[in-house]
Amino acid sequence: SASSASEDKDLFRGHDEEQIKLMDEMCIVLDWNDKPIGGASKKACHLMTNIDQGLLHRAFSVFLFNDEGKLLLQQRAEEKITFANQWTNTCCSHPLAIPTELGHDLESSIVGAKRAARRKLDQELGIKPEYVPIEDFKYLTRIHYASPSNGPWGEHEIDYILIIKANPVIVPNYNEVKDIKYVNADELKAMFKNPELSFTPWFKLICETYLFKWWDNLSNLDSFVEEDITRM
Ligand code: DMA
Ligand code: MN
Repeated sequence: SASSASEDKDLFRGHDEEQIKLMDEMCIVLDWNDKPIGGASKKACHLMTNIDQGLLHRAFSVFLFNDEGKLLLQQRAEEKITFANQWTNTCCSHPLAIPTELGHDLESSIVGAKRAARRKLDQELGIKPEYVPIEDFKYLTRIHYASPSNGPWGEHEIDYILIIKANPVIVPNYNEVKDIKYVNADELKAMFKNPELSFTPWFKLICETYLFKWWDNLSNLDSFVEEDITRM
């Protein structure tokens, strides 16, 4: 819905200019079965007042493993409007409501999510697309979840989970990420026990239900691919 400049001023008070601009991106609005039914700004999609009325959008989450089998984590920057400073999987964002990322069925929507993933791996982590060929991404499943963040903000998404094995050069964009770290499974479990660290809700959900099974079968993931949407 339309909002006035003075309402925006209140919503974004104290937030980072670059991150405020990104709130104008057009996300893909979905029905409950992941069918696109329109577009809405990233800002509109992440306001709890809209989420409480059912507004749902499409997202992706990348899990990048290097050739030692370690997972690349990022700590979100202080500047992020949602879930600032929290540790999470390699890269997350939204396929946009543009022809190359939209998709009209599951197969083409997966391609759209992979294209969005390559765009954001570059923007957040400086990982150039040549390190992450589109055919190297593996789609695993879709997760439908909602979670409040701070203040008026939150998430309500159908999240396409993508795994890739790669050994990229990384040049972090510090407006997006505060820190990065490659971990093995034991190191990640130790991080979860550290009370000084906090983690994004979607990363915790995926770790509790799927991640360690996938991690044990990185060269053999075909049997883990799911067509259905998992509601969490
Ligand atoms: C949104 O991630 C996607 C998920 C799965 C939560 P994000 O908040 O990092 O998006 P962006 O990087 O576009 O701000
Ligand atoms: Mn989102």
